[in-house]
Amino acid sequence: MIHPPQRYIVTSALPYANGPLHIGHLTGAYLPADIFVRMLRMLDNDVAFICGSDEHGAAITIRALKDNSTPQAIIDKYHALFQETFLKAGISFDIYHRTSSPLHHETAQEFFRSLYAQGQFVEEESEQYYDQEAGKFLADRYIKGTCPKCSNPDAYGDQCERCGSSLSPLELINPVSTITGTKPELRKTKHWYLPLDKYESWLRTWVETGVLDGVEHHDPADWKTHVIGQCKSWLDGGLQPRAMTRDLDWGVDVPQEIPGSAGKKLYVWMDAPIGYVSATKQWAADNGKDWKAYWQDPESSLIHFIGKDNIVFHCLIFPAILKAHGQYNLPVNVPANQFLNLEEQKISTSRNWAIWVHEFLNENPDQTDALRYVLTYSPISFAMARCLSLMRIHRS
Ligand code: B3M
Ligand code: ZN
Repeated sequence: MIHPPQRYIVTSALPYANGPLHIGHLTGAYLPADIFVRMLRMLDNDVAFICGSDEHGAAITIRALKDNSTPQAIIDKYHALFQETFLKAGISFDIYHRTSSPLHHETAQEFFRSLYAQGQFVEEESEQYYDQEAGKFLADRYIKGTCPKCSNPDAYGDQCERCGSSLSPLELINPVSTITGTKPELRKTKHWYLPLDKYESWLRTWVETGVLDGVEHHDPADWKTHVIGQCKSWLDGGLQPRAMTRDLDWGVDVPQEIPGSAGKKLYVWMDAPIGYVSATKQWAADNGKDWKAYWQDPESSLIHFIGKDNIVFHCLIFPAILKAHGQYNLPVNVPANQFLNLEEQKISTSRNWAIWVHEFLNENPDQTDALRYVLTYSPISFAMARCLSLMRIHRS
């Protein structure tokens, strides 16, 4: 049975503007979304297909430091490269936006303001590492030390790449700042936390049964089992309040009128998904559309295509932000993909084990369809099947 046309907002993960795209990115978050969207359009649905560059966070500033460049130069370079690459790969976004735009900064601040005004945040002081020589607090990635689990001397403040443990900077033995090489000191700092622990029960019901506020929202049978599985394992582990702000000098400012906002930026995982909203606003303004209908009309369907490392952000944290705001729809599906291997090895940017999409398309300008076919046919035939099953989305 073919469904009557509906309104859809389909997003693909906003790539960090800190390095080129490889075929794993294309296969995971962009091609399946593009195929799905082209099908929706053929069936006369009203679709907004949204993407853009993710231009904040430590991913960008670390790249700038490594390249002896500036964050602005880095994002400009990769934003331009991404636009060109997606065009050559035939990805039919309705808009490819960027989170450094003033419209995005305003939109993200409006979200923060709304949550703050509704009393959704919990303010808390904690101790964090501060680099005296550099005169700043250190993001987790800027701290290195010995892993408490496997004794790797080069573990980062968020993760040990040898044993895979996720860490907090306070767990590292002999921490040093990667900016100055000095030993950081602990200082008190205040942040605004989203109390995910308080949302745990509705999040669990929503993920496991598809019921939201007592109403059937989506059919969990349409969700991939590994997506639901990952959500459950986070929920079973117990959700913790998560800071929505950081002490950084690159990102969206916490609105100035909020007491204690000086020097504080939005956490990149609060700011980036709101990038989907700001991009929709820009597209709507350019095309005489009403952006709110896509995000807020309960008859519209929101679908996020992502890689599997972004599941928690799209299935738990962003939905919590959207619901705390109050006026937004939650996604009806988050088709996350597993990673693509290259000759049976994990694709790795740092080991330069990758096929870069722009290089392939520059060297083989008439092979776009061949590339799309190969990347779709076998690894993603599973995702394709899911795309088709998304068409069965029912609302009560
Ligand atoms: N930039 C992570 C990534 O590129 C992140 C996605 C944001 S989606 C809102 O893997
Ligand atoms: Zn380790």
